[in-house]
Amino acid sequence: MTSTPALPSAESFAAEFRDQLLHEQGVSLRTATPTDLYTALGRTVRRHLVDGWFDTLSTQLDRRSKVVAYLSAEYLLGRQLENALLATGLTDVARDALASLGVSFDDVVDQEVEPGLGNGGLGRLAACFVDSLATLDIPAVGYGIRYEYGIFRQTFVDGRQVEQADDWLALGSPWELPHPEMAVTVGFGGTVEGDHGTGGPRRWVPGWTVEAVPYNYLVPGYGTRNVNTLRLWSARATKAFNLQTFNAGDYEAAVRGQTYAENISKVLYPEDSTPQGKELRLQQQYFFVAASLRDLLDRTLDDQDWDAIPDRVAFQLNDTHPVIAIPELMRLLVDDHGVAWDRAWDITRRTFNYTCHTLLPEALEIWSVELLGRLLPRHLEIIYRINEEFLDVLRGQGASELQVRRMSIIQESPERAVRMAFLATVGSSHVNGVAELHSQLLRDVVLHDFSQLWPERFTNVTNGVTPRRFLRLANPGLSSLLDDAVGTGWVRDLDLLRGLEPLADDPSFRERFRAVKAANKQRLVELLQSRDGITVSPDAMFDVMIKRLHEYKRQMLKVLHVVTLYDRVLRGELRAEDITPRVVVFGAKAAPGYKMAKEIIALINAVGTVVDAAPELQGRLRVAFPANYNVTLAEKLIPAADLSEQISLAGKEASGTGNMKLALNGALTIGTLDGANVEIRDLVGDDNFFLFGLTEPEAQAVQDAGYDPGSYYEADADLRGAIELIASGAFSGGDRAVFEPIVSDLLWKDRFLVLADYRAYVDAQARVEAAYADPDAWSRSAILNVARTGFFSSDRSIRDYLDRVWRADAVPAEPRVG
Ligand code: NBG
Repeated sequence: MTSTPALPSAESFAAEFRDQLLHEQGVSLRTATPTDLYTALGRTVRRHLVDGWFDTLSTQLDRRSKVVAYLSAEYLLGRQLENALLATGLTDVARDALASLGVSFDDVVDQEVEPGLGNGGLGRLAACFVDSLATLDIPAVGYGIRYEYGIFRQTFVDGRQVEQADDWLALGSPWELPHPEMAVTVGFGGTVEGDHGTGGPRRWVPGWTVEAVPYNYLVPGYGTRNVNTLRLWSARATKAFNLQTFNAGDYEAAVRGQTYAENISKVLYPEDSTPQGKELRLQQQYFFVAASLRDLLDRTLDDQDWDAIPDRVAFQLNDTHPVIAIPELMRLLVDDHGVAWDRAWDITRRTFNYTCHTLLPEALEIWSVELLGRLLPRHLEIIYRINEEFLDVLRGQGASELQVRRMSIIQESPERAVRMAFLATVGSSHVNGVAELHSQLLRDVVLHDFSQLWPERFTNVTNGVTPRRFLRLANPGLSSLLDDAVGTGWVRDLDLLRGLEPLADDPSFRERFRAVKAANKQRLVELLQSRDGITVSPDAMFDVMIKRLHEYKRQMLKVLHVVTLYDRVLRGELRAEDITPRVVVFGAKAAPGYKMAKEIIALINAVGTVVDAAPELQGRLRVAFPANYNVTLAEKLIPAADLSEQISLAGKEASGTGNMKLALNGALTIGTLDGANVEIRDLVGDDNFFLFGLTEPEAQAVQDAGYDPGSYYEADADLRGAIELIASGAFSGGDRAVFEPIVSDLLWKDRFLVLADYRAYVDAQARVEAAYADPDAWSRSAILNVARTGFFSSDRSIRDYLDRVWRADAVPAEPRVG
């Protein structure tokens, strides 16, 4: 940790701010729009990061430090301004400075449109990781794509999801530093020339090219001078447009090529957990990977000492999206630099590492040979050769033909295609899953053959979340309570939260803790009112399920619980007064093409409308589904939650990170033994966690025995009642057809065992109610959740990667002399 420079006074900061507004943006304070003010504040803060950034870069260059290059197609960053203020220590200064100019700081902060350059957990994890890498002084670059349109904006029309383009750059972004002069050319298509089959160099003559323009984003560490780089690439046409065609009057044709090229970084694929097999997506992947490899090698290997690459760079492949980097590095070494094949392969394999983020077989990316060969003909050749050599080794070890086919990087049917997860595994020195259970299932199931062959390659790194954004910034009330209780060091060393444990038994501390939660709930109540026109009471239990909408995550199970409560009250089996007042909060986007997920959204909204209108349930049960769940909203929902819903079918959620954020903010989890829930429960203790449901082996056994959801339906009156009510049209104005697809899916298919886990879930909810009735015991458990989840800091995840995978050292920036 190095000392940070003295802070400016509010007066001098106000002068910098005015100077920025006037002389850089050309706007006076009198006429400035809210966006002008936001831009000016962002730029003013950014100036305070730049010196640290240069010092970081020059220290690393001088030392020839090993660099971690994180390759990720997604970074779900969230808003930047407050995080930059936190890192620079300028929050209070800026607040005072703006006040002295008669400007409301909070209004300015609220202008920021978050860069939604990711879908969900995978992209948010990448954002937490770049934050931790900077905080730990690790030389690192995050590489990705500067999508012009991020994840769609979700609206509801008649309760159904409607997507709108996320035009996040419409009013500019004060955070990016574009460098068109540093553009890199990336090729596609064309032909390959030279000797074939020798493993020697060949010449790829691309059919067309596009320019990759880097945009730098500064990534400040917390409590350090170090500032790292996030470099996002934007596509620009090589030739702007055809002037002859333009002059001849065919304006559309004149810009056609330009439009085609620039489409590459136009929009983020809004898919989560399923690969979208589109040509443009493969173009995006190769585009950012090729530019990043060139950039990093040019920067760190000025001496062209190829054998030193593994000691100078560690490439981390965030899922399979960047895996085309493996054949790309081979191509650069063999074709462009004349390195012999075997030597190039050894260098490549020692440089790459692969993180898998899924367990769903359908989510493992494959690219048809036809498409890959057309778009990247030389890469396909290289992949074939890698595969041939790999299969020879297998055969040499006496593998059966069946096993050879199972493990081949090339799948033969239903069509010839490249299995990217296999290519990643063959071409990497480490392969990791993202929670203990997930890594175990990768070894035992998904990549079983490979883990038998190379057991030493497989490891686990459990995910983590940054305490800066998700505790310090999101929960100021709890933060100051923690500062008082354990000192301020927890922001960089989250294990210090352990010091809170004894206070769980201190009634006055519990009182203060409850007051913080109550204030956070009040803050959320006001936000839901102003943002969404949703009215809820702050006195209820806040039961929160926030994550992408996916059948395996089982929002459906939560809906069935709500419908069951309603149905039992209607039938007179349950007195409304006996229900613990509860607000059930959902936040979820569905992939635009995922029909069943969108039906479930419609059902949640329909159930919400009916339940909210039911006079019997006033003040007892409420469903709140604010549209457009994103990082900004998450930062408000998480600190207000009492109950965290982590109810995926065991063996399907790789890790989860929302589960960590909620526990760390003092919500109790109701959950299955899935993903990182397992580790959360181990740490917080069984008494402070509501466990229910089938385990992974049990779920497997149920499936293997020929799962019959109908039998669960027949056997359980409550379940029958809930499903009947949905089927009857009670939530669709009497129209039975509306939710018929959901009902018949549940009764006949139910791929994710919702009905099998229903009874255990409803019973666990009854335990939740009983526990919530004792505020002291509940607060004690909540405090213990906070105290015992310091393990889930992304700083710890990064340290694990450093120990187990990257072997890079911290390099604190040295302030330059003069
Ligand atoms: C997601 C998993 C989550 C996990 C995040 C981050 C994908 C493909 N995977 O369980 O579903 O927490 O990755 O590792 O988005």
